[in-house]
Amino acid sequence: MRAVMSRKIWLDGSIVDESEAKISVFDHGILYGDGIFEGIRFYEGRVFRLTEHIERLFLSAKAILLKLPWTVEEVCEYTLDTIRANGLKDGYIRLVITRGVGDLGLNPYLCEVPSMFIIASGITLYPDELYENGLEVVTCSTRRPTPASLSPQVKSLNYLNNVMAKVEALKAGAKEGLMLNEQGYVAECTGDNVFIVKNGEVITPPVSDGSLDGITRQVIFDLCGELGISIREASLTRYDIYTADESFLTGTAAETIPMVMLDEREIGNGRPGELSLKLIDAFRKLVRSEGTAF
Ligand code: PXG
Repeated sequence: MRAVMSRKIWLDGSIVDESEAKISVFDHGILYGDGIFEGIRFYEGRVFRLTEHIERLFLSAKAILLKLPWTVEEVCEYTLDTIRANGLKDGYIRLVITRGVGDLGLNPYLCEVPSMFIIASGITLYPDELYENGLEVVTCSTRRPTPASLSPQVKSLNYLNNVMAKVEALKAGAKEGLMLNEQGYVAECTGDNVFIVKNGEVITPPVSDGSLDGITRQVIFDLCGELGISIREASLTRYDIYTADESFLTGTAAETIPMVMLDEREIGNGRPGELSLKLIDAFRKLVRSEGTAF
């Protein structure tokens, strides 16, 4: 999507115009996908769960032996600086940290200094109509990678697996794709966690089934606690989703969105469910009432 106004990008300590924000072709983030990222939202002048996101970024860095020259607090400040430089009140932040410039060859120790850039922009994942009427989803043949290769907790710059799953979904005429793990249990969608509602109880797969430990996923646990709604983790098959009363997806970009159809089976009565709508409403209120002001 083309920006109406030129965006200001935080890049390695300076805020520059997007036309100046360039990184080397020898950066291992480009050459090998060797790097990590985060996606964060801000609403009405406040960043939602900023510290949690930056802490998760640092955990991803630790897991891939990427030593960061900044503290969590500094990265939070740089994030706020980037938003202010763009004069935005609502939007989306993308932080990317690459292994940095090195020579050809996988060896990450050839890269001396990591690079970081921060983008603050808008994001629209799904049209408004889908938040009211719900999403139709298809199961992808592309599986979520097993933790025996790379942990699904690392938000790495290797998202090709998810991108290919998304392509499968789009080609099938759906806006989102469900991804299973190697054993055939539900992991998550291409960029969202999955929940079902059955007999008044909210259920989501444990992250050990291959999903990212989503920050929005955690918010649903918090909200269920506050609203007195029962919630638990359990491994799910597609059958459990087909026969659920309701279903919804969560993610920073997607927020909370009802899923009303999977593989041409209507979920419940094919309309967004009552509990899902209650949680979506509570989520919308929460994101506008807490967060780090900038
Ligand atoms: N699963 C995966 C694989 C993700 O990448 C989520 C679930 C939801 O997690 P949060 O913490 O956001 O509730 C994600 C989130 C982007 C982008 O363009 C980022 C994600 C997904 C899709 C797009 O920045 N990450």
